[in-house]
Order: sequence, then structure tokens, then C-alpha cells
Amino acid sequence: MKKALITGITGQDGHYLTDLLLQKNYKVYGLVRRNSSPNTHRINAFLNHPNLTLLSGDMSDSISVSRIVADTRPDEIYNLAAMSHVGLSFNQPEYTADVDALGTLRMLEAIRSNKLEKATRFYQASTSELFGKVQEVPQTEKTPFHPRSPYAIAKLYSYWTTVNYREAYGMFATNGILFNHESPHRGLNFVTRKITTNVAEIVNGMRSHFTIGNLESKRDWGYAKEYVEGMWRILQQDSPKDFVLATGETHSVREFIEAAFECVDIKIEWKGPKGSVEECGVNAKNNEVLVKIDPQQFRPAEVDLLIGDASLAKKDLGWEPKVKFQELVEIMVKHDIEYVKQPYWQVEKTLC
Ligand code: NAP
Ligand code: G4F
Repeated sequence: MKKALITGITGQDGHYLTDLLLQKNYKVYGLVRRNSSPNTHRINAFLNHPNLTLLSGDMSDSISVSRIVADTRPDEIYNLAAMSHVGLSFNQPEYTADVDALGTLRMLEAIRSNKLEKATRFYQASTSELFGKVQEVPQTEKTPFHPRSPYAIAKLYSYWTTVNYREAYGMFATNGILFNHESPHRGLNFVTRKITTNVAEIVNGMRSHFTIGNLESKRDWGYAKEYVEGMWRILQQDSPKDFVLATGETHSVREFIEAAFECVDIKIEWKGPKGSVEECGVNAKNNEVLVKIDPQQFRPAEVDLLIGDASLAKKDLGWEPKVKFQELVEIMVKHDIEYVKQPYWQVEKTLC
């Protein structure tokens, strides 16, 4: 039985990867950080699984990281733990660097100090945010990086540390450069889930409108469930290599909002000067304002356009995403229309 250690197991990708690896009959260990309230809601369904063990640790603490590697001696490590919110990283740059940059170094050193360089395969959750102010369209494994946030800069450190440990110590250490991937398990303060939960609340008569930041930024949005399959395939190759995972389609935040409202038969019309804070989205049927602009949601530096070319993943991994933009929006809206009716939703949204 193969053993895998997942950091960030309580996150969106952690949920889908745990599900996948348990189905593949792995023994799964999850590094979980201490929280004052339970943070395992996404993996509650697996908690009684005999092949899942959660271990207390924190990526900012090299002692716990090293101890967990020593105790578990995993065949594969998926390093998903991160302060993953780009906007918030501008407010918490030092913490973001500690966890997202040095956390990776701590894990790679834990592999070395436990003499597992030749035994343990390492996957680093790298990101399309590395491309930032993009140098070419679409972005591939060869596109130069230009990070635009403390988050992306911390992830750049981790990207190169992973490459360096591969080259310096012959480790099977790889980067998955993943473009945005979403799902009903996405955190509530990422733009897609923010939109789908707010649309769900509007259609259920629980709110009249919601606010949003930059409508123009474009992202290559895929379905998280398919992306964790790609992570696993990256670690099953004969030799370590870095891969882009993406859909090859790009859509703006504005288009995401329009598509989400379309799922509930509302056509959005935009009123007011385009790109200004006076612009708003109204219900074309009755002129009711449903979307307003909140300048506080804009970032000090924005990533305007991401679109990935995952040809290498298709060729080498046989990985190709099936769920594209429209279906993804439908999956999320359909889920959230029921989700916001649950009693704990009111608590959850105030905690966000
Ligand atoms: P997520 O839902 O925000 O999950 C992040 C995970 O990291 C959570 O389990 C969180 O624990 C954990 N974590 C945060 N700080 C930690 C610390 N100090 N020690 C231990 N664990 C810590 O993120 P995701 O969307 O699943 O993304 C997974 C990874 O892929 C992240 O590294 C992200 O940066 C990267 N990535 C994501 C995307 C995307 O579109 N989703 C694209 C490219 C790359 P709590 O539950 O306790 O908060
Ligand atoms: O949903 P977002 O916060 O995701 P972002 O910044 O693209 O980062 C996500 O994807 C990365 C991969 O490219 C991951 F590495 C990272 O960990 C994370 O998972 O924002 C998407 C876009 C941005 O341009 C943002 O400015 O939406 C824009 N936006 C507009 N209004 C908003 C809002 N973003 C958020 N979170 N909230 C808003 O109200």
C-alpha cells in the first residue's frame, strides 16, 4: 500500500485529493494545523476511513514538519498547504512568505534530513499567479514569470526551491503550475464562490444585491476535481518534470457573473460607465440593482489575464479537462442554491 502525505488536506484541493487517493487504496496522512474551531469540514466524510490519519503540524514550524515526515516516511508528498488568498497576501506579506515560501523549504529539508531523497516523491502546488504580468499568451511551462503579489512571490521561491532540490539532490521534486480551479468546495472569499453563493442568496430571497471588485480580470477557470487527478499523474511519471494544468479558455469576472445569473434565468445588464465604480449590474427584466462595485475589493497590483496551454500535460500525462466554463458555473450555482438554505450557512458566511 502506497503512503501519501498531504499538507493542506483541509482545503479545497485537499478534499478532492484525499478522495482520489483513498479510492486508489493509498494510506493517506494529512498535516492539519491547530485551529480554535474545527477546520476539517471539507474532509468530514472521510474522517472515519481506516486509511486516513490526521497529524497535527504547521508549515511555519520545521519541528512538526520534520517529525511528521519521519513518522510517516511517505512515498509521495503533496504540498498543498498555503495562505492561498492573493488579495489577503498584500495585508499579510510576512506570514505568506513564511508559510508559502519557507514552508516548502522546510518540507524539502525534512525529506533530506530523514534521508528520503530517493524514496519520497514531492509535488509542489505552484500557480499560474507566477505568470502575473504575463509575458506571452497563452502561458506554458516555458513562459517567463512576473509575479504581482506577495503570494505569487512566495510561490516563486517555492517553485525554484523545488527545481533546485531536483537538480541538486536528484529528488523526484515537481511543480504543478495550476491555473484557477474551482468547485463547490472553494473558499467563500474567492471570486467564483463569492458570486455563486451570492446569486444563490438572491434567488432564495435572502439578499437584494452583492458587491464585487475588478470585473475585467480574466482567468482560466477549471474544475478542481479534475486537477487533483493531474497532480497524481505528475507524481506517477518515470522522471520529474513541471507541468501546466489549465483549460485553455479564459473568461472575465464580468462573464462569470453573467453566466451565474443565467443559471437562475436572470439576464444581467450593465449600467453606468464601464470600468468605473458607478457601474452596476441590473436585472434586465425589472431594473433591480443586483451587483455593485466595491473599490475595496481591488488589489494594489492586478493580474489581468491568465490563459494556460496544457499541451504538455495532455501529451505526457494524458490529462485533459472535460469540464469547461459553463458547466463549472452550473455545478457551483446548482450546489449553492441548496447550500445557502442549510442552517449553518448563516454562521459560516459570517466567519468568512
Ligand atoms: P485552500 O482551500 O485555501 O487550502 C489551503 C490549505 O492550506 C488549507 O488546508 C489550510 O488549512 C492549509 N494551511 C494554510 N496555512 C497553513 C499552515 N501554516 N500550516 C498548515 N496548513 C496550512 O487552497 P486550495 O484552493 O485547496 O489550493 C491548494 C494549493 O494549491 C495552495 O497551495 C494554493 O496556493 C495552490 N493553488 C491553488 C489554485 C486554485 O485555483 N485553487 C491554483 C494554483 C495553485 P486551514 O483549513 O486550517 O485553513
Ligand atoms: O478568486 P480570486 O481571489 O483568485 P486569484 O487571485 O486568481 O487566485 C486564485 O487562483 C490562483 C491561480 O491563478 C491561485 F494560485 C490562488 O491561490 C487562488 O486560488 O480572484 C480572481 C480575480 C482577481 O482578479 C480579483 O481581483 O477576481 C477579481 N475579483 C473581483 N472582485 C475578486 C473580487 N476577487 C475576490 N477574491 N473577491 C472579489 O470580490
